[in-house]
Amino acid sequence: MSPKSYKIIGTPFSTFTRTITLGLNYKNIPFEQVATLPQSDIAKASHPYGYLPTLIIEDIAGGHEVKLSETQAIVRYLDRIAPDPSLHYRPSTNEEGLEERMWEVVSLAASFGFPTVEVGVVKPHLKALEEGVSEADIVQNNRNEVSKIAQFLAIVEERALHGSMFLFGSHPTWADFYLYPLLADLRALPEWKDAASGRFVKWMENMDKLDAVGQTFKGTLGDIHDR
Ligand SMILES: N[C@@H](CCC(=O)N[C@@H](CS)C(=O)NCC(=O)O)C(=O)O
Repeated sequence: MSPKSYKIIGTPFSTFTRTITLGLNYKNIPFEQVATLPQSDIAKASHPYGYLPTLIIEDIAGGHEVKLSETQAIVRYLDRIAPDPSLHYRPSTNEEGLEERMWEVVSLAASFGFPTVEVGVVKPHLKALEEGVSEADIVQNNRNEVSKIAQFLAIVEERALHGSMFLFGSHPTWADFYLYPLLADLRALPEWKDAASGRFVKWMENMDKLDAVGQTFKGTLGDIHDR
């Protein structure tokens, strides 16, 4: 296979982009990040709906370029070109469907976690702050949406392994990398304390210790938002 170079299209502020940059860093794949916003010209030229992220795969020898969008496709590609270190869950028993639980949590985080956390609480919180609403009022107005996050996290907790360092054992998986960017945003806001149970507080502390987490912090809400 001829050598490739990788470019990720997406601002560090984008949680789906961070899922991929977490994976790239964890797997030690060098890449360049183009920190653009959704619906920018470059995002529109890369993703059919102008969403983030897109991975640009450049064939260094031939100058040929391939654009791959949609995180679940990008994840498959990264797993194929760099299977180790693994971000998969390999259970020690062959209980039916156990291995696929990790992918169930990936899909739940992408399809339900993102709207519940980002659309339900994080974005409205930031918008209201910009409009000059007091933080106390914002938190009060968000109470119902925060309870939906607690419900979502209970659903994740039911599926994850109990008492393990990461969601599915002693090393992170893609499920951790889909969930972490959402909860890292939420942790930057006061709503965090009402949404997250002890399991997730501890899990965040474990995640924080990963090099890949530190390497993808700059430009995220946790970095930028001044409380
Ligand atoms: N299904 C997409 C979802 C990506 C997504 O929703 N990205 C957000 C940024 S984190 C976005 O670009 N939203 C478009 C917008 O805000 O217009 C994927 O898995 O890649």
